[in-house]
Amino acid sequence: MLSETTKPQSDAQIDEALADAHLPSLMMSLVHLTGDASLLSDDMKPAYDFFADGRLGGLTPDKQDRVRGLARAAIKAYRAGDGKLPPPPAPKTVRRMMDFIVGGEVPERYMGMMMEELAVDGVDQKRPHWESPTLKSAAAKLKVLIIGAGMSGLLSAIRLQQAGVGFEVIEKNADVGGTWLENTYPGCRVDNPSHLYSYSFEPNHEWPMHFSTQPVLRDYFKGCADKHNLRPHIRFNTQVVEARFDEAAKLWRVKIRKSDGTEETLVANAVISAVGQLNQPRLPDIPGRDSFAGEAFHSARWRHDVDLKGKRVACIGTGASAFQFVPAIAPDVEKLTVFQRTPPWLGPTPDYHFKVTSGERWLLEHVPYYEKWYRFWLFWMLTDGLYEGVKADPNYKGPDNAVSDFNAGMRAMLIEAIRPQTEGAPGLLEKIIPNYPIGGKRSVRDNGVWIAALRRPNVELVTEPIKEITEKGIVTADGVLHEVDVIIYGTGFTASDFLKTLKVYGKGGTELHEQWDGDARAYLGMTIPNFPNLFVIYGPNTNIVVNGSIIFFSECSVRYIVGALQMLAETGAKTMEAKKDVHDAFNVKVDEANRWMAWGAPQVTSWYKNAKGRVSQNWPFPLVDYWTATLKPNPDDFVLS
Ligand code: N01
Repeated sequence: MLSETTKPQSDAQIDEALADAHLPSLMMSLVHLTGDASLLSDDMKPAYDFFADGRLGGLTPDKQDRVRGLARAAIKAYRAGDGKLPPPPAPKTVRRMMDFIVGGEVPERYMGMMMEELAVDGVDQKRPHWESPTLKSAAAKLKVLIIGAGMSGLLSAIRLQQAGVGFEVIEKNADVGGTWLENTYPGCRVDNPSHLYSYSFEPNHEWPMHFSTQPVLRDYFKGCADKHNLRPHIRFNTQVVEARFDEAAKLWRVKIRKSDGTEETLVANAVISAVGQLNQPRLPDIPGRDSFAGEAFHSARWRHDVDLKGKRVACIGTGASAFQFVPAIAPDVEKLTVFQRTPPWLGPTPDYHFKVTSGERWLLEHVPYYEKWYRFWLFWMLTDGLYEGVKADPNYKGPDNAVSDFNAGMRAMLIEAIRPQTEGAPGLLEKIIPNYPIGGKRSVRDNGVWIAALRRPNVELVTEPIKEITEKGIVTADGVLHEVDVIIYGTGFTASDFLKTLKVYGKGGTELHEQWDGDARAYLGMTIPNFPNLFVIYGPNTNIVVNGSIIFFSECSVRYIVGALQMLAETGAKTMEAKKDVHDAFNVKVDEANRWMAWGAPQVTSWYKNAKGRVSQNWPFPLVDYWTATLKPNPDDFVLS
């Protein structure tokens, strides 16, 4: 039966929705609606151009009309037929549909990951099923402590709840949401498309924008916490200060501190750290920083009580955060001086601030399988498409602002795409084009607002290095004092100090940070020798620069962690500890691969490299390799006891 909300609309309303359709996804829906795959012909196959509107799939206007016409008829017939669909396409046809929608060929080794992501049968394959009596009874005895109620912590809680495993979440803030709760700076929004940046099992057809703003994302995560009834399992306003492994009891003893200062020790079989990488603000070591007489704050601790209207404001840094708040505050301030040490690469994204039209929402909600294929398409386009372009070629002989001929070609193309925005502003292009290779740092989404902000008469872009901060403002190396009333630090986070806010003692009393000695490493980013039953999400070498969404990474990690607990339950072992040789061999491979990525190139400096110069943040392999490696833990990789 069609539901109330799918009541037939007028032809005109359907036409209006189809005008906004993502045509490649619509063609996939057509196959589901009609059972006819003859549309998947070579002459109708989408072709994508990096700079063109992907919604049209490169189809000529008459082909676009054809698709819309077929869809109009099929949708009407479907609705007239009371919502009945023909039998689902055979697996072979689904395979063809995948190749068709991506306008190429999905390689065989991606098939498992992509089939799971598409979930055409509606099955959430990452959901744990602890149904045997052995597992049920083991689950009832287990207790897992999760640190953090952000995206990864909530996800861990949902999966453990589905497995029937006991858990408790400790959260320092007063609410859930993590980074999406804490970052409230003006203009804050996600840089991955929202229809992809969401849990695979919690799609949202109601995203108001293609790239959601912070309050919308915060509310999405709050909604997920409520829907899964997680709040009773979360202790808010509580900080984990220490986790200590009790070798005799094979348990973790975790000291927590509540907001009133009282402490308590909790006991758990396993600890999951979901504290994130990007939430401890990094204030730069600029001489005289504390002498500034005006207000100063970090972007992630935005001072909404400081009125910027009519003030002279300095922004230090031009990373992803500044890129968002500079255009948002520029119209309000008297003068904005932006201090740039290194410019970011700008990736053309015309729809970055676009609303999702009511037509698009209608299609997502009502046209069978449209939403699934749209997400699939977004996923594929962000998967490993750019990966080869940021791989270094050892035989490359060109300038060190690129790492391969292909990378140099991308550079030239991108400069030409940016150039028109700087016409009539002498010297601006030279200032904002990075001298490091594309992929050296995460690029930012460009829809023109950044350069437009820099070109405002009340905005100045300063590229002269900062020498010091004084009572009155910022002095650059050329001796100029830039007098300001407020300094905003868009200077990023202490990302390579993993688990910085707590002490973790493993076997023999080894402290985690002492073992790491400033160079955090883990096996698959999650497990560490000497620290049995400690699991880290978004741990060392699991950040991504050009491929995928971090939610996807967390979903893979959490499946692996729940699989690890299942392995303990099935073997009867109480603990599992990564074998040192397995951990070390994995890290050798990671380091070797990172060396040959743009972000690992010797001429690139960034927060991806720790103080020892090692890339401790990034996953250097294709996305599919993480998916494959985390399907299930291999008992041979661990000491079980
Ligand atoms: O921080 P950053 P961010 N003097 O480290 C500069 C995520 N994120 O908060 O490159 C002068 O990127 C520094 O210069 P340099 C995302 O993963 C996502 O912007 O070191 N400048 C750089 O320009 C992102 O990658 C979104 O030379 C100094 C800036 O400060 C990560 O968070 C939005 C300096 C720091 O940039 C971090 O982004 C926001 C000094 N002494 C953030 N020290 C989304 O859209 C540092 N800088 C999802």
